[in-house]
Amino acid sequence: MSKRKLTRQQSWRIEKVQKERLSRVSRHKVKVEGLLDNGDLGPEQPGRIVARFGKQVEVVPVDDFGQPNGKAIHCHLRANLTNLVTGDSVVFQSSSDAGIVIACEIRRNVLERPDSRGVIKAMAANVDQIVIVSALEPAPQPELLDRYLVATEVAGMKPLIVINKADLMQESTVNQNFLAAIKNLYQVLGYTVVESTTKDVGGLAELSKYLIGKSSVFIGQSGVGKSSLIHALLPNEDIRVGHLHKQTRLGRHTTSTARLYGYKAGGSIIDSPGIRDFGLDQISRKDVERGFVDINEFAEYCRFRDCRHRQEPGCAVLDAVEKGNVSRRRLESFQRILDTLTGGDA
Ligand SMILES: Nc1nc2c(ncn2[C@@H]2O[C@H](COP(=O)(O)OP(=O)(O)OP(=O)(O)O)[C@@H](O)[C@H]2O)c(=O)[nH]1
Ligand SMILES: [Mg+2]
Ligand SMILES: [Zn+2]
Repeated sequence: MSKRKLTRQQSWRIEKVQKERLSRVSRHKVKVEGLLDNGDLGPEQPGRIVARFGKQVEVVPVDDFGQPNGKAIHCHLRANLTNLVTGDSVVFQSSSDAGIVIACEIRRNVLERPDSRGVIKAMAANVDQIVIVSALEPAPQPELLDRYLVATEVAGMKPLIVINKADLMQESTVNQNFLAAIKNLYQVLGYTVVESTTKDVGGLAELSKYLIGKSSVFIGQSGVGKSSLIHALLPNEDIRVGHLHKQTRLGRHTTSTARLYGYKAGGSIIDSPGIRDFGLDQISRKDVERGFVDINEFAEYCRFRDCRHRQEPGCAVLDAVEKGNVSRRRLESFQRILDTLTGGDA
């Protein structure tokens, strides 16, 4: 511990910040208790967390089938419910202008990601399907797609791969070939891959079928069109979309908070902020292997049980790459992901 002595000025500032924090907490407590004591609160009813803003949340009422139904209500949280995230199923009470969340159901699952300081944070709860969106612009990053697939596997959710901005395909044969190759590779691996576009009528016909009755989260790089897709699917919702940067053709991180929308045909859709990475460093080598079905299939035939598939003799994976049965790029992705694990067991 540093023995550095604090100046009077510093001590005074620390004391002041602590006093302010205490007063904020007690103000919040008074507000929550006030709301609870207040006879104006309606009956307890089920809802789902739409979005989280610091210590408060927005909650949408749900019907008997768990389907979002009605206007979102700004709610405070009971002191023991500080970890709620978008998608949580809750019980709440509300008056005409505010409410309070009084209980949370046990989560079925939770999708996590690191925040800007690298701290792992829950991002969405009770998710059936991760819709991994990529596009021709910003340029697709197949390794990122592989990372998302591993994260999806670890979280126990189903992936759906969406290639958006299909309208740009007509612009060049390079685009067409590139997309056809990606689509073919992942379809052969057993994933469902759909194309979409928000620019042509009927561009969402295929995608929309896969969303019915499920709780889906849209993830992917900034600028691929996650919010545009959701807006096109739900035209009555007020959803902000952003333009790509003129020179870099990258997104501008327009969406800043995960937000849930009810899907009219049944189910719900969560929009999320664009991400570069899914912070797979919290997971194990086994998890990564599970996320690479193609490599896993051959790994059991390697001569050594702990084969790293780098240059070991009798490696069935390297052999499969030579014969064209496993994509070299996928093996490279696999190795790079293992290299970034912090557990040191790669
Ligand atoms: N050509 C074309 N452009 C699209 C399509 N869908 C969205 N865009 C454009 O892509 C840009 C980014 O769209 P957003 O919906 O804000 O992207 P996002 O993935 O939500 O980005 P973040 O919120 O920053 O993560 C906008 O300029 C959209 O008009 C499409 O199908 N085709
Ligand atoms: Mg967005
Ligand atoms: Zn091997």
